[in-house]
Amino acid sequence: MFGITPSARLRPSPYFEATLSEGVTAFTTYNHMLMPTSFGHPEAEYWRIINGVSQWDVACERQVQLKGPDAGRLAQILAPRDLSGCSIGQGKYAPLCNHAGVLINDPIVLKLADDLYWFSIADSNIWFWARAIAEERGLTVEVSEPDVSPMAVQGPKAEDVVASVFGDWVRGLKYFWFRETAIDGIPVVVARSGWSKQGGFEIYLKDGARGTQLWNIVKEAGKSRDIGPGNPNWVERVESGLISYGGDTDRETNPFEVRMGKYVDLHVADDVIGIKALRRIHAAGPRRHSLGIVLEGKDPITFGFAWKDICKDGAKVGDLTTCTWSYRMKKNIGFALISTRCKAGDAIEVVMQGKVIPGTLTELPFL
Ligand code: THG
Repeated sequence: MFGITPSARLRPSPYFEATLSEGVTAFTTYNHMLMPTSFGHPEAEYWRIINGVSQWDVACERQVQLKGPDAGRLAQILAPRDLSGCSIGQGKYAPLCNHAGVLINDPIVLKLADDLYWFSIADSNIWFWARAIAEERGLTVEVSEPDVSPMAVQGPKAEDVVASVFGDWVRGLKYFWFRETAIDGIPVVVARSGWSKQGGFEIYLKDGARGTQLWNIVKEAGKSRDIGPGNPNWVERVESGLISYGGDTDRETNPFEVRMGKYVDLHVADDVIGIKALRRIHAAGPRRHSLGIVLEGKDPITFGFAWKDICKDGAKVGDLTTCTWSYRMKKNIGFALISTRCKAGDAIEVVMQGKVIPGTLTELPFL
């Protein structure tokens, strides 16, 4: 269709060459990087995550490193989730909000040492934010980007593949917990995590010069289990109810609207950014909530770029933030960010591709 012009503003992934060799056919941009979105066989790539094992270049989930005596304080000031119980070697999923309680990112926070944290971020600039907050609060902490690049290995057979590379100890890792190790002299962090509900691991490469080598070690180990290239899968993630920051959120979304209320601890100290607003929003009750939508019709729909209006009795009640054909449900399904007056079971209409399409609201996740 069209090409991409290289530039210093577009940071290459250490796995870029490897994904070219795998036959990548499409990319999206994420955190000023390219993330593969297709290897040309969307349905096969989907079933590989459901039944097998899939290897993803997610280096664009870049790390914001907090280092120094106030690293833990800064982490807690940035995140309205109580991190006091977080152990070294543990990760936690945390919303980040601005002072108005609006969601500005949803990283996995990894605690590597008492004075060392990584925020593995979604698609928005948190270096500017973290550094500015650290300065304004007079904290002794360095905010930087380390040479760290995640690769995900996802699917029911991922554990066997990762265990065959790193050892059986990986089977004992709890969700979001991790360990620092090395393979053939390549320094990595191995974590049980990943943006799918099919299970798996993320290998955080700590030497960007060795991306192809690490990719090929995992690929080789996965050969007997039919490993193949893939990417954070849009179909699987909608079926599983995983939200995408920036895709399913707008400039007003708070965590309670997108099923992230359980990651907000209202008791954290008053100096945590956004907590006062979040307490007010929680007390008043959010205006919108997140539900599933099942559309009528037997043919796959193309969603395109923009959100679509959801109407009920002729009036707009919310937005369809994403929509995809579910291979398992054999229906078009999507996410509604919609008035709390609307409930699962309600009939709604969406205008897409110039047609009015009827549908029904459902609870999430779908599967
Ligand atoms: N891996 C890494 N960094 C990331 C992502 C990732 N940064 C950006 C983005 N993805 C962060 N978003 C999410 C969203 C959901 C989950 C992980 C990262 C997730 N959620 C589980 C769920 O919703 O059921 C479990 C959450 C919990 O209960 O604690 O896994 O993928 N490195």
